Amino acid sequence: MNTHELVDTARQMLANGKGLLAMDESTPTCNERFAAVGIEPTEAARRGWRELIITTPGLAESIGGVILYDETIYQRCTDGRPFVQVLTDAGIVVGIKVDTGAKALAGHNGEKITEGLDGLRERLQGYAALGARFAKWRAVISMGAGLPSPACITANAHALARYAALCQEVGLVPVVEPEVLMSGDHSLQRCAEVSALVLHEVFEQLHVQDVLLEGMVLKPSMLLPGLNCSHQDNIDEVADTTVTALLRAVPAAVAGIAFLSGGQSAELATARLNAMNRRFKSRLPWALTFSFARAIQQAALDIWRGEPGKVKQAQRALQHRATCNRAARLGDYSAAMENLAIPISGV
Ligand code: 5MM
Repeated sequence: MNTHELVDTARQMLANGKGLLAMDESTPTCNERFAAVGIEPTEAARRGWRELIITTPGLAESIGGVILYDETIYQRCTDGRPFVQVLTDAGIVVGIKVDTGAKALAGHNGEKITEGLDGLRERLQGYAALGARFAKWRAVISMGAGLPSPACITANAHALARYAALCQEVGLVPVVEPEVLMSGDHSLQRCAEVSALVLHEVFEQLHVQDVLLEGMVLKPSMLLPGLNCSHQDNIDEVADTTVTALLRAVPAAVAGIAFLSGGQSAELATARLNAMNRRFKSRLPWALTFSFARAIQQAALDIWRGEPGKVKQAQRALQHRATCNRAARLGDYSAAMENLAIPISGV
């Protein structure tokens, strides 16, 4: 393991107030998002959408790393340049999702275990040879009556740690993503209890597997009341609960924390991240930033809908969300930013 290289890569991914852009939707998930806005589920449409994203002018001002999917890492722009080259030339670190999906956990109805460890070393070596410098693995934790079970938490934390150790052996920075789902009617307090259990188990397993904390990034969900909870806590309460839990459970040595958005509205995800950075600025031992997919992409996808004439307008929307999130990562975002037209050079 080259520890210097891992630490440098992790720093570069999150440097200068930047965050990560997740565009690693598997083909079924990408097709699902396309279907919702009337786009054909073809390889050509997925390639076109991903080209639109990575060629957005000014993307590298807010985005330090992009997470690709297996299909995407081999794709090229219309002018023939490989996606990996376009990103690398822009100074954006290339990442790749390497889990093979969350499957039913045997004997535990309603719970999932993320698979993909078999043959992972060789797959990681292949992605590194293609130019990837970090990887991502998502574990899914559901809340509900009697959920999550200790079995689900332990199995997923163990898999995350084994994945992370393999990444570091190959020289890739692992992004460790234990997602506690928003679905359900649980309170913010209950989410805090469950998130604490999950985070403590994840870091216990990472310790057991000798994972270098300075060479990894945590990608957690924000701590939120369930979507169906009758009481929806305000932005500052969410920010305080989330950061307090992270300060208690995440070692200071970790390079950074980059949240998933999990289905929150784009503006709310930005406002909550901003509140965390604004309220805890001087007390955070790690970079606290974003690794959003939907909360960066959705507005642009709603505009594009597969129409070539809408590419520039969609890129403007994407750049706007990326800019707002960079401001939130610095604690400088305000709702007034949503009304600012963001000019794109050459548009
Ligand atoms: C939770 O999902 C991750 C973050 O996305 P959001 O910000 O939209 O919540 C995301 O990176 C996710 O892992 C990918 O979209 C891949 O998901 P699938 O379901 O295709 O594996």
